[in-house]
Amino acid sequence: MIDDIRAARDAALALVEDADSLESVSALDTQLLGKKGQLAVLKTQLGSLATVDEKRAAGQAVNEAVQVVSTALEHRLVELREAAVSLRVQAERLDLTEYVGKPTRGHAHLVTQAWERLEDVFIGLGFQVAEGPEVETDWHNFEALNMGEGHPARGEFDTLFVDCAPAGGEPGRTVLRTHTSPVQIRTMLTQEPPIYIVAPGRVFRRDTPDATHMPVFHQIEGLVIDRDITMADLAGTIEAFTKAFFGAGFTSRLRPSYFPFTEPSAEFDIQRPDGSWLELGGCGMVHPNVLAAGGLDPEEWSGFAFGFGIDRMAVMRHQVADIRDMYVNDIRFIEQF
Ligand code: FA5
Repeated sequence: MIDDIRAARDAALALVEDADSLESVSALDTQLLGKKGQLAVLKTQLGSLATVDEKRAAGQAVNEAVQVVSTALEHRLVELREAAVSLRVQAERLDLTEYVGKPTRGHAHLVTQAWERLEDVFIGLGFQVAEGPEVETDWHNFEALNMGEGHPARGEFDTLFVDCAPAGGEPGRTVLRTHTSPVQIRTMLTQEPPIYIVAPGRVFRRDTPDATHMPVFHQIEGLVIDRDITMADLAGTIEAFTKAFFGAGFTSRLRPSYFPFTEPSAEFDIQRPDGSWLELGGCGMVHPNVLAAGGLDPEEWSGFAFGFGIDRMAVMRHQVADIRDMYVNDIRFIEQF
């Protein structure tokens, strides 16, 4: 009997050893340790043994054999699971040394390129770079810019509201900034004039994406505060910028317009060498109410401000037909620039 038990155990262990899939291990579990398994059958024959000692020894041997087979099954299961995982890892491995094509260099995104060039050009004209928070108070984004509660111009900015308050902001009156103009206020409040700054940054509006609009886009703001600043200084700065950024063949013009935070206000356009005009952004002389909100005496200080869309400039410069193309991260598009 003991020999039969050992033989059954060894046969079972050999089968476990040979099992090569999780399914076969689970089938073996039933086959070897189930009621119809050989060890179970041998167990039922214990009663036929002659002596108590024989029964005890054989019973012990059967139990041990069951234990050994069951442990072997468990080990095999673990082994196979680990093998499956390492096979998958192997299959999903990226061998970066295998790349045989010519390696290509990455480059900054079109908007980043435009942003950095704009900073360079304005630094060259004597400006400093300033920044402000993207989550703004209603006061900085609207009120201090001469757009108090109920001002009709607020309707032009489809504003996204935020459910929390940054330092100094009231809950429920906190917005994702709709333009970079609040940086004008923050700069006036923290910096003594004369001020010559540009503030590039990300802005947000509830605009539906189309060929010329994104809900998240970029603007660059300019602010100059000094004594005796006039509209001529504004026009001269815009012209110097146009030539420095676009090239000597370009020129600019101002067209009367309206912004609550500047008076008088203008749109500025650039003329391309082919004679066509392109609208670039808004500008004007800083409104006395805005100077006052920035803590400056309008009798003593005057200034101009301008703001335009960086994304729109990038698409113009590279003749991209649809502004959305810049944000789908299609490598075939990005690689062209
Ligand atoms: C403003 O935001 C003013 N703060 C600009 C300004 C600053 C005027 C200082 C006077 C003095 P406006 O809403 O027109 O103005 O936006 C300025 C520029 O942002 C537009 O000319 C355009 O180039 C860009 N722009 C506006 N909306 C979008 C949009 N949804 N997607 C991409 N670019 C946009």
